[in-house]
Amino acid sequence: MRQAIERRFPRPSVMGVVNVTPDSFSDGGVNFDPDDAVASARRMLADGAAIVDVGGESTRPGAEGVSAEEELRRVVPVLEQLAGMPVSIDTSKAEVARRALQLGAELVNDVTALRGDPALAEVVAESGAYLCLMHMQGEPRTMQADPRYDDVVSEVAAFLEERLRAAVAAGIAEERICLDPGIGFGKTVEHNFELVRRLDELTALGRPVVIGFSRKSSLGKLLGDPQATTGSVAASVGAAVAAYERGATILRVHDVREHVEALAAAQAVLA
Ligand code: 9MG
Repeated sequence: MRQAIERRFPRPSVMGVVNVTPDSFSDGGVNFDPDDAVASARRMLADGAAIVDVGGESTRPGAEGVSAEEELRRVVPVLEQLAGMPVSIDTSKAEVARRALQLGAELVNDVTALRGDPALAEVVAESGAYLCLMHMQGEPRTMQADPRYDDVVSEVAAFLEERLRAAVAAGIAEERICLDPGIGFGKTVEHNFELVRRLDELTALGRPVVIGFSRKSSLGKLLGDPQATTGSVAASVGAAVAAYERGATILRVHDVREHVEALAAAQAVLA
């Protein structure tokens, strides 16, 4: 039986991003080759990541989905070489999650919050894995076209609470679940910053909160480039530290060493 997720990932914990995809804006497909992905993951863990999140399907704005076969073809060689290391699988597909959990993944990071594949909840429940439920308005292909909310924070909170109840009703222990507002997933720049500014309304749901602001375009737009598709490392670190100060538990990032060092300093100051 796994310990509660807040014990396994004390605040702050860093999750390193390993995109085994050819088309990621944020890391330019640098880990599409399995050996490169494994080397990146090992470096992230050596640099202090608590876990690495391995994904074979791009969820960047405009991305098309890939088949389960293609996703497995991308991630399985990486997961095989990472056996025994702390790994999360970034997938919405039951078939991919099942194989990843067999290969040792301990967390399923589902950007659809169990809405993408009706079979995924049972796979997670039976395995006893940790689960991240993320908010997204729309789907990656179209989500940034015209995102609208009356009140982004209360709508995201209501969504996450409903998905948490659905996951628990499907047999997944609440103590193994964390929540994520989905920075950049059907949100404007202002929506994204508002979600972190009012993070206390999400931590009030009683589950650890994950924030993934790393290298996202809102950071580049904030700094004056309206056409930005990525954000800088420095802006990413600033957003992560602010999110931690507002109550985030897990920071999902590309530049692990920089975030680990900044969060250690922030933790010492805030202690
Ligand atoms: C896969 N992926 C891309 N961005 C993400 C984010 O912000 N959170 C989570 N949980 N997954 C993400």
